[in-house]
Amino acid sequence: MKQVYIALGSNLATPVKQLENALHTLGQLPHSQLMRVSHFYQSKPLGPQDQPDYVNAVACLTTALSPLALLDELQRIEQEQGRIRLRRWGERTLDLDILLYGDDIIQSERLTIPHYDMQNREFVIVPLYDIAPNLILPDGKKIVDLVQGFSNHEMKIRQKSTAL
Ligand code: ROI
Repeated sequence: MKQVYIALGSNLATPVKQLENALHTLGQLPHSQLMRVSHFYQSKPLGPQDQPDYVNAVACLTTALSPLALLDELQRIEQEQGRIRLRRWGERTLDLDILLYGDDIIQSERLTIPHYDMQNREFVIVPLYDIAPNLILPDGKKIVDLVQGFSNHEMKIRQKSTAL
């Protein structure tokens, strides 16, 4: 079993519900258990500013699925929730990204793990710190140190509509 961290993001079609639906489905994946979910954060778009704010969160899953099997499942969930993506760096109904797969480092055609830009994104590092304050990344960096760089972030916590 591996501990996996998954980033969730949405800025279309009722983002809070998109995340809640996705978390419900993640909790039912085969050979997997949903362990923790961060707060939901409302964040300004990275990329074109003429799109709605995002809702972002990070979840921790333990799974026996391989990285590619997990990626297939995440892409299926994105599609089943009617994923629309209007443009590069633009608005989308649901994004599910594998941030970390244990301590594994993976560079393949379909997967780059750790996620290539996670350390630069407040909407990833802040929620990741919520659920894994003692985490050390595969490159040796501590999440507690990375989160200092975002100590004056302006993201707001968004109310979840159901207990998770
Ligand atoms: N911006 C924010 N704030 N949150 C995201 O999840 C997100 N996802 C993306 C891009 C377009 C890079 N911008 C984002 O894919």
